[in-house]
Amino acid sequence: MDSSREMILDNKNVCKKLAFAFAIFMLGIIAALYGWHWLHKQPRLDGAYTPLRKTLELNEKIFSPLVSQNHLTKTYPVSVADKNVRVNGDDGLKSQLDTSWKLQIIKATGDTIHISLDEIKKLPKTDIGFDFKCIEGWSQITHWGGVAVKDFVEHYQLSNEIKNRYTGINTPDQKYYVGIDMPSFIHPQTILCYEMNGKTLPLNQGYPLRLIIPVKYGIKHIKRIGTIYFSNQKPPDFWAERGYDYFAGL
Ligand SMILES: Nc1nc2c(c(=O)[nH]1)N[C@H]1C(S)=C(S)[C@@H](COP(=O)(O)O)O[C@H]1N2
Ligand SMILES: [Mo]
Repeated sequence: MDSSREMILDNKNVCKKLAFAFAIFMLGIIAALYGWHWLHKQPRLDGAYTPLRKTLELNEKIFSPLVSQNHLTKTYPVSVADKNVRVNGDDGLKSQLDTSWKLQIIKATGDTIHISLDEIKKLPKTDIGFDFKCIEGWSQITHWGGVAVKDFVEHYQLSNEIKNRYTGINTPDQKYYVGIDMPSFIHPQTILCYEMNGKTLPLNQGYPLRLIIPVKYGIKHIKRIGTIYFSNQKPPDFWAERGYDYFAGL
């Protein structure tokens, strides 16, 4: 075979390949247009075309069990809890604690409620022993007591507030702050904690009130809570601003 014939054959092959590629490309466009047309003829479900909503719901089904109400963190009896509880982090604890401290809740209406520690202690009590994990790499089985967030929410009728996607929590001086996705905040094991090992919470561990949220790393267990608020936007988060994962889930 001489070289010019070889070239003609080569060209023929290239043409065939191009025609084939073009046909596939056109079929793709037709399929996309047809799909688009089909999608827009579908009824809407909760404001989205049904197939899209179904996809969202499927995503939720797949991912929400990770923080679902039934997915509980492993618990441990008081007897195995460490008596010497490690102290870590004092941001937001450096200023003097105001003796007239009250928990401040900012409602969806903008109204603020102030709740004393005594009032909080009158609510049903929940205890939990679990493996507390710090992102720095240590963990410790510790035991805590307080009011479960779900009981607190019910008592103070915060059902409208928890329709938001996030909760934001700040220390009274606003120097430490966390943002928490709502499913994790209202998880049955999350507590507004005022006791450690059956005793009043020490000052350096968050007296009068801290968050214990076993589905998260230590960074989210904010000590000395001042204000709790609710938002559909991600609230600012101390460690997320310093490069750590915002979700910080376990
Ligand atoms: N106000 C405040 N809360 C905080 C911190 C902090 O620096 N300030 N550190 C967090 C981190 S990183 C951890 S691991 C836990 C430690 O809680 P502990 O001191 O009771 O062990 O608190 C969390 N809550
Ligand atoms: Mo931590």
